[in-house]
Amino acid sequence: MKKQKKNLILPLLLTGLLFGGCSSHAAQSSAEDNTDLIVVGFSQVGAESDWRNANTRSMQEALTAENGYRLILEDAQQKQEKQITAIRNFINQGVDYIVLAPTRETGWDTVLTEAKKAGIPVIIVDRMIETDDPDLFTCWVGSDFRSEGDKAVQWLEEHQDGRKLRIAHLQGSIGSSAQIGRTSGLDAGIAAHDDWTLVFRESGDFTQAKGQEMTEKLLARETDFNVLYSENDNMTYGAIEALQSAHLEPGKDVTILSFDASSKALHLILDGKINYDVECNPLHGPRVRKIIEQLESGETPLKYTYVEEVSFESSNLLESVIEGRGY
Ligand code: GZL
Repeated sequence: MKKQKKNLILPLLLTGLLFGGCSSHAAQSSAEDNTDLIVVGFSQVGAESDWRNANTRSMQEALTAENGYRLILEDAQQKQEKQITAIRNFINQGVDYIVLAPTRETGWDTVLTEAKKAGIPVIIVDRMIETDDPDLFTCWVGSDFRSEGDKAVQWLEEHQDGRKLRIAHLQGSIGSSAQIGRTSGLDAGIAAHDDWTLVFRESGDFTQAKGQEMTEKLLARETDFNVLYSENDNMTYGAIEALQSAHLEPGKDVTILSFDASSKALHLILDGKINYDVECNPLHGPRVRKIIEQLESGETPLKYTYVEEVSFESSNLLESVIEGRGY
């Protein structure tokens, strides 16, 4: 339930002055004192991918002043230490709720214990955290990343076409649930097939630039490969750049499997440059708003909520499907 509102404006403005240019949006917000708003501190991973930007937009569109919220958004530039600092700032500012999209699974117990002691409910979104004390967060909403990997492996099994598969693997940010789950799905597939060989594995940290850099590193080795398993679309965009520069046809010379199913990637499926893309739904804003409204009305939301996700290939994809997806 909402705590007795403190005047948040002065601490927010002081925070802004002290840290000069900090990315807290509320510190730069106008000084109107809407003390009846529910204040939500959101520690976001970063802005590394189309998926992440869609996730941020979804939260901003759901948690608006018109809907009764003041959202304080902190971008951690993919660094856990920045998230820990942001959470401590949220605690000092006396927010009503903390939403955390964790960069990695481990290392949260200390700061989440501080939030618990401050009586601030924590909602985890997207990736999971590893903790011995599930009471450190109120609930979690996100994706089943191992299931995503299994879907990709199943498609590869169904489209192997008698080939021996030589697989190059671009991993996401090491230690993130998305990387852990998608990698474990591929590892299970490789273990189950004697004619599947892993020939390359590097992390592209979910960014386009690093995905291109790692694919150029692969190509420089002149290793023979016929499958690219890329753990998000932005790394895939970079990989496609590198393949085309090496006069290899993505989607034909190299079978490409990707994750996120963002609109640019789905258009690349229609262009025949990506063969299969597993959706990872970023639209958590309405889900978080519903959870907070349940908590505000004294209800107990589900502890864990997995979002429904599908997959795309040329046989089930139309331009109209892409237009209707919202990201
Ligand atoms: C998945 C999310 C991942 C996306 C990437 O839920 O954590 O992080 O797959 C993003 O695009 O960077």
